[in-house]
Amino acid sequence: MVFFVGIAGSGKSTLVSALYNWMDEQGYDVAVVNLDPAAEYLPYVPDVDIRERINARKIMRQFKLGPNASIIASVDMAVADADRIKEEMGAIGAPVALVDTPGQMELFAFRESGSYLVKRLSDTHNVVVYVATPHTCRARRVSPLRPSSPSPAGSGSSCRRWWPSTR
Ligand SMILES: Nc1nc2c(ncn2[C@@H]2O[C@H](COP(=O)(O)OP(=O)(O)OP(=O)(O)O)[C@@H](O)[C@H]2O)c(=O)[nH]1
Ligand SMILES: [Mg+2]
Repeated sequence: MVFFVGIAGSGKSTLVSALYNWMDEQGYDVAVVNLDPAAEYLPYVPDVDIRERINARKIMRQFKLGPNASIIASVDMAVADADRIKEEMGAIGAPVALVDTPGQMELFAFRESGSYLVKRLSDTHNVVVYVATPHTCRARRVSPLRPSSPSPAGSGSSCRRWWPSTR
């Protein structure tokens, strides 16, 4: 099992999709699992999808929670579904599963539910991929109010910008 973790918007789902397509083309038997209960769009079709049972948007409305709290609550609730998710993964029978996770990394870093889910779903061979961005890798500070160009020229990395150009 390969778990992809990283801060919000770091490119986890994109990487899962690209790696899935590449492995599929190479003839590997691979499954893809979505553990993000808040994803409205995914760039791949998941074989196992937490959203079939747990929907963060509904939980937000039902329990009057904010967007982050609803994801935390959703993953807590998913713990009860861990066996079912594991069974679904087993039924697919692929020796490799790529697991996409929500952007709230604290779920996996600080909360028991995240680490329980990972342990419960894990197989004999597991890898955790931390998806880093140029922003989180850079040593120098970036002002959140006026970010500079996201990637130094020639660094080989780039990141989509959502803020208007300041030039
Ligand atoms: N330039 C560039 N953009 C990327 C790359 N990877 C992802 N993106 C873009 O970054 C945005 C966020 O990518 P996602 O794959 O949704 O990121 P995520 O980590 O799954 O996001 P959350 O699930 O919301 O935490 C999308 O618009 C992607 O097209 C990359 O390597 N380079
Ligand atoms: Mg994602």
